Amino acid sequence: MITDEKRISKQISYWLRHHPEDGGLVIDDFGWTNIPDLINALKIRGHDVVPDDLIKISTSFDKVRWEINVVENKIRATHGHSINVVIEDKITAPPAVLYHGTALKFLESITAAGLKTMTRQFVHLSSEKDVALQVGSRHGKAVVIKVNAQLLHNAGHVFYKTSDNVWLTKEIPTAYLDFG
Ligand code: HQG
Repeated sequence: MITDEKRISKQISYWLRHHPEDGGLVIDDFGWTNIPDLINALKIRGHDVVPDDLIKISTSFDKVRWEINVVENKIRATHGHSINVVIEDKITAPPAVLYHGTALKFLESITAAGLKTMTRQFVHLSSEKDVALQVGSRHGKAVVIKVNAQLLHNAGHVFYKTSDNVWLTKEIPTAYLDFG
C-alpha cells in the first residue's frame, strides 16, 4: 500500500519524460526503462513501491500516461516527452479534425508562427474538443484551435496516436489551423 500516489506519479513521469538521469535511470531509444530500476530509484527517494502499485497508479489516472510491459518488466511515458524517443509503433492516420487546447495569451504568437513543439518533442492534440479545453486551461484562459489533420496527413505529416485521446505530431504551420 503506498501513500502519496500523486507525488510518486509526478516523480515517475518527470523521470520518464524529462530527466531520467535525475533518478539514475537509463531510458532506451523507445522511451522504456526497467521497472526494477525505477522501483529502486523510488526507494532511494523514500518511496516503497511494488510493481502492482505502478499498474494501480497508472489505471487511476484520468487519462493514459504510462505504458507498462509486464512481460518485459518495463515502463514508458506515452506522451509529454522533452527527451527524444522513437515511437514509430504509434504512427496512425489521423481523423479529419483534431483539436489543440492552448491559452488565449499564446494565440497571437501561434497565429504568427504556427503550433511549435516548445519544450516537448511533439505538439499534443486531442480528438475531443472538451479534452483540448482542459489541456488549454492548464495555461490560463483556454481556447481551442481546430487542426486540419486530414490536409496535414495528405501533405505527408506524420501522426502518432498514443492513447484514445492524445495525438502527437511535429510543428503545424498556420495554414492548417482554424482559430474559429
Ligand atoms: C503553446 C499534458 C506561443 C501551446 C497535457 C501550449 C498534454 C505556443 C504551450 C501534454 C506556440 C506548451 C502537453 C507558439 C505552441 N507561440 N505558444 N508558436 N506553439 N504554443 O505543456 O500541449 O496531463 O508543453 O499551445 O494534457 O499544453 O501531463 O504543451 O499551450 O497532453 O499527461 O505552448 O501535457 O499531459 O505547453 O500539453 P505544454 P500542452 P499530462
